[in-house]
Amino acid sequence: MKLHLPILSVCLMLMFSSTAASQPGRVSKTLDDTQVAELVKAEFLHAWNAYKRYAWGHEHLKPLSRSYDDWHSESLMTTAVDALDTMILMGLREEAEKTRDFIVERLSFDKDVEVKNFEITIRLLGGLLSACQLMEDDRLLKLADDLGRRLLPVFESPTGMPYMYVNLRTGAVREAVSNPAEIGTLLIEFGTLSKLTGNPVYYEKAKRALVEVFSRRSSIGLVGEQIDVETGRWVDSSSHVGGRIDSYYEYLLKCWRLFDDEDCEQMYKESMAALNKYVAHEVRSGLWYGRVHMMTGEREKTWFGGLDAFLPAVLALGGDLERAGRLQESCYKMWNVAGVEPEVLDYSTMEIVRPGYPLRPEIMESAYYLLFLTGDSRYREMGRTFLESLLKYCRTENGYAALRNVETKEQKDEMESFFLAETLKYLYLIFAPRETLDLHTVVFNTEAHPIRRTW
Ligand code: DMJ
Repeated sequence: MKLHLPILSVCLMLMFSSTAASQPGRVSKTLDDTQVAELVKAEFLHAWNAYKRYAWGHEHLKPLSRSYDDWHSESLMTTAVDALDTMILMGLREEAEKTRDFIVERLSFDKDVEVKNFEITIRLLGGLLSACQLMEDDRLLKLADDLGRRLLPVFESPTGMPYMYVNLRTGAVREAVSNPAEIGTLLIEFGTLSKLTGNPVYYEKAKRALVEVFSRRSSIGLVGEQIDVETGRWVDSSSHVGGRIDSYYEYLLKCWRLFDDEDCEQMYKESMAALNKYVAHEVRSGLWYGRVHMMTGEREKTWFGGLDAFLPAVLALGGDLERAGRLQESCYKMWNVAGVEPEVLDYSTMEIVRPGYPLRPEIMESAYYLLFLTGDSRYREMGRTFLESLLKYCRTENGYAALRNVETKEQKDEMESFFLAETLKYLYLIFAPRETLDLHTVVFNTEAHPIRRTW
C-alpha cells in the first residue's frame, strides 16, 4: 500500500483547514482532489492532536469539555489503536511510529475489566492486526494474540454463539441476549489471528458463531434483531440491515473473499437473495431497505438510517452495482434532508425519527467502494458534500463533535474512535489516488482496518 500524494507543507494544510472551517462551502469549488485529500489529512491531524492534548492514553476525546471518556475503570487506549492504520495510509509515518511505540510500551490487556467482545474485537483486535501487517511488527501480533486469548471464553455458551461481555483477567462472561451483528462480526479478526499465529482455535470459534446465526434463519431466509445465545431462540424478530444486524451480512461476504471460505459464500448468496426479496423496498423516492418480520416478511417500518448506509458498499463488493448505486443515491438523499444524515429516517415521509449523528462513516465507506469499483466521479461529489457538512457542523476548536440533533445542529461532547479509524479514512481514500489502496487485494474489517491476505 504505497502513498503517491505529494506531501504539502504543514503550513499549507493548516491554511486549508482554517479556511475550510471559517468559510464552509468554499472547499468544493476551490480545491482539486489532491488538495481535498490533503485537507482531510489536515483535519485528521486536527482531531488527533486534540485527542493527544486532552485524552492521550484514554479511550475517547470529549471535544467540547476538552476532557476524556473511558469505557472501563482502566483505559485500553481505543482511539490510539483505532487511529493507527489511518496514519499509515495517510503517510504520517513518524506519527504512526510514535503511536505504535506508545501502544507497545503501555497497552496491557491483563486488566480486571469487563469488556464488550464485539467493540474490542473490531476496534482493538482489528486495529492491532492491520497495524501489525502494515508495519511488519510482531510485537503488535503478540498483543493481538494475548487479547484474542482473553476474549475466547465468550464462545463457551451452549450454542457456541458468544456472550456479549467478558472480563479480560478472570474470563467471567455475561449477557446471553445478543444479536447477529455482535455474534457474526468476529471472523475477519479471529480468522486473521489464526492465520498469523498458526493457532486454528480462533477461526473455528468465530466461524461456528457465524454459522449458528445463519442456521437459525427463518424459513424465508431472514434473521432477527436479538437472539439468546444459551437457548438459541430469537428474542426480537424484527429483520433489517441496521444496527444489531448490519455487519453480520458484511462479514459473510468479506470472509468469503478473505479466506476463500465457501460456506461464507453460500451463506452470503442465500442471505442477500432473502434481503432483496423481503427487506428491499422500492418507493417513490427510490430503493431502500426497511424493517420486516423475519418469519413472514410482513413490512413493519419504513425506517433506514446512518448504520444501514453500509449496505451499498457490500452490494457493490458483492457485484450488485445496480442496487448499490441506487441505494447510495437514497443514502445521499437521507444526508441532504438536514445537511447531515440522521440516525434513523422514515423514508416513506422523509421525516427524521432519530436525530443524532455520532460522526458515522458508513455513507462515506459506500461512496468509496462505489468510486473504486465504478470510477464514477459522482461519488467524489458526494464525498465533497460529506466533508463540507462535517467542517460546517461538527468541527470544533478541539477535534470534531457528534451532533445531538441534525436539525438544530446542536453538538454533543463526543468523538468516537471510529471517526479517526473510519470516517476520515474513507473520506481520504475518496480523494487520494486510486493506487493508495487496492480493494481487490485488501479486506476492510467493519471498523475500516485493512487486512491483507499474507497467508
Ligand atoms: C463502527 O464501530 C463500526 O463500523 C460498526 O460496524 C458499526 N458502528 C460503528 C460506526 O458507525
